[in-house]
Amino acid sequence: MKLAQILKDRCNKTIKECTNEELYYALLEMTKELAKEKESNEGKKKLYYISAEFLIGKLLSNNLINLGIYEEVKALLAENGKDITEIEEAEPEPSLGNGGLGRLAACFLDSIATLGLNGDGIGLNYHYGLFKQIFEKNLQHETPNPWIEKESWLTKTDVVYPIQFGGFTLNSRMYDIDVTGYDNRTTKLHLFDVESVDESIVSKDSIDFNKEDIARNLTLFLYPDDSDDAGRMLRVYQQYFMVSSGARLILDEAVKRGCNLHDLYEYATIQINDTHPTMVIPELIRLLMERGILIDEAIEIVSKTCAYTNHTILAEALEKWPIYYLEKVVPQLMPIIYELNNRVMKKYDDKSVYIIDDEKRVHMAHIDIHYGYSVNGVAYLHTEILKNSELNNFYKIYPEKFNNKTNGITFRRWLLHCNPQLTKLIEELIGPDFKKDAKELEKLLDFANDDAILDRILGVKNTRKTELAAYLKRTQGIMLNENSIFDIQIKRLHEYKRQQMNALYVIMKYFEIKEGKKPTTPITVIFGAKAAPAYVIAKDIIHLILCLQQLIDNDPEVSPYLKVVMVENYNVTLAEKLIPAADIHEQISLASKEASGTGNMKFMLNGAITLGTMDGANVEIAELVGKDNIYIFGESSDTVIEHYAKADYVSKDFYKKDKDIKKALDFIISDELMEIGQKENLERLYNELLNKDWFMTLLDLKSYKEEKEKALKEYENRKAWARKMLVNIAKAGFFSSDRTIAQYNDEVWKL
Ligand code: 26V
Repeated sequence: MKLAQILKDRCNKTIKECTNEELYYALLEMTKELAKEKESNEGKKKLYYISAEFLIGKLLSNNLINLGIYEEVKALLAENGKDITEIEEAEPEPSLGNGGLGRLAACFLDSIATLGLNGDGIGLNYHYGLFKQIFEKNLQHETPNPWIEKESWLTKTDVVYPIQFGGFTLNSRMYDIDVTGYDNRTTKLHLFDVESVDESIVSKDSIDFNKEDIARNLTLFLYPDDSDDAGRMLRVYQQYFMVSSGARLILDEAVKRGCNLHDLYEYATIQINDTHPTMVIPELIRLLMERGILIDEAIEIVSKTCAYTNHTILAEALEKWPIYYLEKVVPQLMPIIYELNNRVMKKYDDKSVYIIDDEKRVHMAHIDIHYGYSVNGVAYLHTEILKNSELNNFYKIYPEKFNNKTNGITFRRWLLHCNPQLTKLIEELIGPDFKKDAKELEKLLDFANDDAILDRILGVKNTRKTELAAYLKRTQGIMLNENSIFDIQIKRLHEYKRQQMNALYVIMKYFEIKEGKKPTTPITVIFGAKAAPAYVIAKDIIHLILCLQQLIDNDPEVSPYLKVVMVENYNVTLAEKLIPAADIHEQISLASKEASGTGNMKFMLNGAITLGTMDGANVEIAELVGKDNIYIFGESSDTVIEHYAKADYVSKDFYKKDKDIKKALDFIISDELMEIGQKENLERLYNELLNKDWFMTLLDLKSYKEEKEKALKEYENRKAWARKMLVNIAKAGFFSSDRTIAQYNDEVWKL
C-alpha cells in the first residue's frame, strides 16, 4: 500500500497524525494513480455514451471497491484509529446531473468498465453541479454547489478543439475521469470545458450570473435556469459545445484506429442520451462533408452510427428549439438541418413527423429517430407507450428501429458500497458470486422459510435505521424514532411523481390520530427532493411538506405516532444512506408518466417493499416479485391515457363527492397551516389541485390510502414482512445495469 509513502511526501505525517481531510487527498492521489495504471478497454469498434449529465456522486469508496482494495484500506485506517466513512465526508459530491437520467449514465459507465467493453462517456465539465438546496422559513433556496478543488478526480489532457459559434470561437479542453470497472480494466469519462470559463462571475450565495457572457459562463452550471430566452440559448451553446468537441474526438480516435471515415460505423457507435446531444448528428454530417464526403453518403454514415434513448413522454420535456436560436448559436448547422427536414418532407406526407414544425421550431427527437439506427425506451411499459401512442407515427415508419432496454443500476454502488452489512450477510449465505453475476441473488430464496435468517435480515435493516437516525441528527439536527416504520419517497420534485399525494395522505393520517385512531407502530414519512428553481408549484409542494413537518413536530398528540421529514439537499450521498434504511419505498407516479424510475430498483435491492402504481419499471418489479411482495394501487396507464385523450378528468368532482378528500385538501388553506406557512404558496397549491390537477392526484388518492394502510398493517407481521424483503432482494438481479449494458451491446452497439 502506497498510502504511507504518499502521506510522507505530501505532509510528512503518519496516518495517525493526519486529519481526515489530509487522508482523503492522499487516498485520492493513490486511487487516481492505481486507476491510471490499469489498462483501458480496447477493440476496433468503440461506444461513445454522450450525455449532458453524469451524476457520478462521490468516487473514493466506489473506486476502492472496484480496485479490490477497499477492505484493505479500511483495515489499515482502522488500525490507525481512522474511520473510512468519516474520511469520505471530506469528498465533495460531483452533482453533475438532475436525477434519474444522469445517475443512469453513471451506472452505465460502471457496467461498461466492468464488462470490459470498449466505451467511454462524453459530457461537460460543469463547475457547479445541481444547486445546493437550503430551507429557510419552510421554503427552498438555491445556492451554488461547487465540486472542483485544487485536487480532484479530473485529469487535464492536451486535447483542445476550437469550437465555432455564430460570430465567435471558444477553445474546448478535455478533462478525463478514470472509471474503474469492478475487478477489471477502466474506461474514461471525457468532460469538455471552455478554457475561458470564469467562476468569479457567480456570487457566493446565489445562482444568478450574466447569462449572455458565453465565453465565461458556458460550463459554469448544469442546467442553467431556462425560464427566459437567454437561459434557453445558453443551453443550446452548451449542447453544441459538448457535441462538437465530442464529434471531433470520435473522428480523431476512429482515424487513429484505422478508420477511413467512410466506414465510421464500423469504428464508432454513439448512444445519444435523451435529446440534449442530438446536434451531434448534423455536426458529424458537417464534419464529414468538411473532410470531403458528399452529403448523401455523410447522412448514411451518421445514420448507421447514432442511436437514441428516450427517457420521458412528458411533452414539456421534449426539446423543440426555435430556429432563430439555432441560427444565432450554430448557423453552420442550419443548412444541414433544413436538408434533413426536406428529405423527410419529400418522403412522408405527415406533418407530425417533420423535423421543423409550422411554428418554426426544430424537434430534436425527430432528428434522432429519422437519422439514427435505434430508438429505445427505458422500461417495458415505457417502450410500449412510445410505440403505441407517443411515437406511434414514427413506429409505423420504422418498426425495426424501436426496442426496449429496461434500466438498471450498478450493484457495486447500490449494494456493496452503500450496504456493507447486507452484502456481508448475503455473501455468508450464497457466496461471493452475486457480485459479478447478480442473478445469483435468486439463491437467497432457499432461505425464505428460515426464521433465523429472516431475523438477521430484519437485524440489518434495524442497524441501518439506527445509522440513518444518527447521521440525520448529526448533520441536519433531525430526530428520528428508529422504531417507527420508515416510509421513504426521494426523487426530483415533480407533479407527475405526486409527492403532493403523499402529503395529502399525511394530512388524512393526522386527522385520524387526532380522532384517536392511532397506528400500531409509529410512522415516519421521509421526503427528499429538489424543485427546479423556476418550477413554482413544485416549490409550493415543498413548502406544504415543510409546514406539515413543523405542525406535526409541535403537536404532542400526533408526534409520537407520525413524523414528517424533508431532508435538506437530497443528493446521491444521502440516497446511499436513506435507501438501506427504508421499510417502504414510494414510487407513486401517475401511470404512464414515469418512464422507468431507478430508485425503485435500488430500494428493492436493499430490502424495501415498493408501494407504487403500475408505471415504469414498477410493472416489471411487480411481475418478478409477485403480488404478495409489492403494494400496487391506482388507475392503469391505459385508463390514464384515455382520460387525457377525452379530457374528462375533473378534479373538483372528486373533491365534491368524497368528504375525506375535501377535508384533506381544505386543510392546505386551514388556519393551522396558514399560521405556519405562506398564504400565497398554500393558496396557489390548493387552487392548482382543486381546479387543474393535471397529474390526477385526486383520481388515485383513495386507492393509495387503502393500499398504504394495507402495507402498514402487514408490516406488523415481522416474519411475513422479512420474507417479502428477502424475495425483493432475491429478485433484484434482473435490474443490474450489467444486464442492461449487455443487452445494449448485444442488440444495439455490437462491439
Ligand atoms: C425533464 C424536464 C425538463 C423541463 C420540464 C420538466 C421536465 C420533466 C422531466 C424531465 C425528464 C428528463 C429526462 C429524465 O430525467 N428522465 C428520467 O430518466 C430516467 C432514466 O431513464 C428514468 O428512470 C426516469 O423515469 C425518467 O424520468
